[in-house]
Amino acid sequence: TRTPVTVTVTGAAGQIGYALLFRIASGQLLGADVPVRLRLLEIPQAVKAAEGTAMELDDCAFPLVSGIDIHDDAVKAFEGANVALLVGARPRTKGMERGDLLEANGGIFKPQGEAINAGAADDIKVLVVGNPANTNALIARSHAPDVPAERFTAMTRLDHNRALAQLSKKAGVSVSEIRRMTIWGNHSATQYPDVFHAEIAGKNAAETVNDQSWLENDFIPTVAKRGAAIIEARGASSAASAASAAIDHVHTWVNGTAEGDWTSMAVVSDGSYGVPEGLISSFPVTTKDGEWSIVQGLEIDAFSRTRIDASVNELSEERDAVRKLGLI
Ligand code: NAX
Repeated sequence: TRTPVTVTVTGAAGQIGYALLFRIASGQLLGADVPVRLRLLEIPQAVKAAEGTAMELDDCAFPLVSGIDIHDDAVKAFEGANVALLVGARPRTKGMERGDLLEANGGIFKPQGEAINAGAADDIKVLVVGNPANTNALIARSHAPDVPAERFTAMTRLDHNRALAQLSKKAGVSVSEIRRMTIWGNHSATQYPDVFHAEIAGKNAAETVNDQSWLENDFIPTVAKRGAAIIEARGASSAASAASAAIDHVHTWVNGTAEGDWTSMAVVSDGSYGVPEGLISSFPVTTKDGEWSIVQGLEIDAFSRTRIDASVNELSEERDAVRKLGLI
């Protein structure tokens, strides 16, 4: 029998946590033959709710679950963690300035970065879901100097999946026929979903659709503002789809991208495509043997360049702001 993989989930009592934990426990994160040990991190006020979720996890009698621990202490929660899903974050509330938001999240992601540095397993892989995800990942990473920078990633897979869904509807094809979708930049309204390198049934997607007005006035804003549209329709923010994307992100990272395809992940920039080194920005990436690499050599036309630069500039501003606040 295999040794269990320790998976730490923060914000475990939240709505994404509720959608995520059952899928991890059923084997969808790491595989149907991989036992998991769950560590749930919550703030003290939400520990009781997390215990309720853990009771339900017990009641599923998942054969792969080898234990569930609940913590309100980050150091204990990340001890021995192989995979960390940082979902809990401080949401923006009415009247909150960006500086306040970044500062409040610094108070969460700095100690969590330190705790990961102190006690996580050598092969730790971190996915930040909690917003502002890219910059929260940057904060956590800068407080984990002993962990290789490439182990800190942020989630743009939900945006990627949203883009696949929109393109599949427009082209009247199944999502399984679409490859090489890319989300560039920040997980925010400035993100750039790029179909110029995507393929539908092996043919260039932009040429197949051949509708620049749809691309600019429908596709890009629909993908970028989908979160708000879900809130409007559902009365609550995306939860099951966000959890599903988190599962996809880690599953792809661990198990690899399919031959000829790639995915989108926000990862530390090495300067590729003019993205300043050190920013955690979304790129087209392939994965193999548990490691990602940025797809190289794509041609970026003027339209795409402007869009990528706008989103990357926002990331630079966020980095400058957290630097000024002493958070990195
Ligand atoms: P909820 O408010 O339902 O849950 C968040 C949970 O985090 C709460 O239970 C809270 O007690 C907990 N928490 C707060 N501070 C914590 C800390 N220091 N340690 C541990 N737990 C802590 O939010 P939910 O809908 O689950 O969303 C979670 C985060 O995901 C939000 O920041 C949200 O903005 C972000 N999202 C990111 C997405 C992405 O694509 N990257 C998409 C979905 C989602 O909007």
